Amino acid sequence: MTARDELPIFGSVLPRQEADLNKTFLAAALTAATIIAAPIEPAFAKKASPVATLDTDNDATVDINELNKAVEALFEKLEKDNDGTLDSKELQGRLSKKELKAADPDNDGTLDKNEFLAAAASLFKDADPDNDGTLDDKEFASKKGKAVLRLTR
Ligand SMILES: [Ca+2]
Ligand SMILES: [Ca+2]
Ligand SMILES: [Ca+2]
Ligand SMILES: [Ca+2]
Repeated sequence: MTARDELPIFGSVLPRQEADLNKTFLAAALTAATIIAAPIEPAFAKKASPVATLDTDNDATVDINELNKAVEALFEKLEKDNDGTLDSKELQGRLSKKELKAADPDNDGTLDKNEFLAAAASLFKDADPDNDGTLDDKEFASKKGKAVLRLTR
C-alpha cells in the first residue's frame, strides 16, 4: 500500500467528521451563548453598568470626585511593589505607550498617584463631549469612555 492509496480514505472520511464536529461545536456554543445571555435582563445589566458601579451619590451620573475615588483605589491595588509609583508593568496595559508618555510629565517612566489621577481626569474630560462635567452610561460606552473605565478597575 502506498501513501497515495490511503489518501482518498482520509480525504473522504475526515472532512465529513470535521464538518459534523464543527456543527456540534457551533450548536453547543450557540446554546451556551443563549444560556449566558438569558439571565442578563435589564435589572442585572443596570446593576453592572459603569455608572451603577461608580455613582456613589446615586444621581445616575459619574462626576470627577466619584471617578477619583475609584482611580485612587485602583492605584493602591496596582501598586504592588510599594515604591509609590506605577510602572508600565503594574499598569498592566491600562494605558497605551502614548497615553503613558502624555501622563508622565516628569518623564521618569512611571506614574505617581498625582500623575495617575491627572491622566484619569484628562481621559474623563475627553469622554465628556457634552461638557456637563459628568459621564453617563452612554458616554462610558464610547471608546474614550472605555479608556476612562480602564483606570477604575
Ligand atoms: Ca454621581
Ligand atoms: Ca510600583
Ligand atoms: Ca512620572
Ligand atoms: Ca457628560
